Amino acid sequence: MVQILVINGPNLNLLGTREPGVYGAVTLAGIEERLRARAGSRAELQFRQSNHEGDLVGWIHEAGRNGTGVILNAGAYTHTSIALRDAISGAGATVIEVHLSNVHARESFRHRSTIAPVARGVIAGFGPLSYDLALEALLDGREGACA
Ligand code: CA2
Repeated sequence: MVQILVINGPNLNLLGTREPGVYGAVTLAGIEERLRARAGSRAELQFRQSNHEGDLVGWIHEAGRNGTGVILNAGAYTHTSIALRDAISGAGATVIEVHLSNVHARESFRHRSTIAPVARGVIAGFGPLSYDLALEALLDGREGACA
C-alpha cells in the first residue's frame, strides 16, 4: 500500500475558526476526512500538524527514510524556512507543496517559496481541493514529470 504523509504547519490548526474569507470554513479535520474518502484503499494516509518548524523537519526526514510521499502545507514557513528546504533535499523526500489560497494573488511576501525548488510540484489556490490534487499527483507517480 502506498504510504502518504500529510503535514500541515503553523496556524493551520486554526482553520475553520477565523479568516473564512481567505481560507473558507473548512477545518483541518474536514480536509482530512475528504482526503481519506478520496484515497479510499489506494493509499494509507497519516496526518500531522505542528506549529514548530523542528517537528516538520523531523517528519520530512522520517518520510525520506521510509520512502513516504509527502503532501506539505508548510504555512508561513513556506516563505521563510531554509531548514525545511534543506530537510527536503537532504532527506530525498518526494514532497508536493500545497496551499489553500492562491499565494501569488496575495501579499508579495507570500510569492516566494523556499521549498518550491526542491518540491516535486506546487498546487495553490484550490482550497481543500489542493490537497486532493496533490494526492492524485503522488498516486500518479513520476511518469509525467516536467522540468
Ligand atoms: O494558503 C495556504 O494554505 C497558506 O499556506 C496558509 C498560511 C499562509 O501563511 C501561507 O502564506 C498560505 C497561513 C495558515 C494560517 O491559517 C489560518 C487559518 C485560520 C485563521 C488564521 C490562520
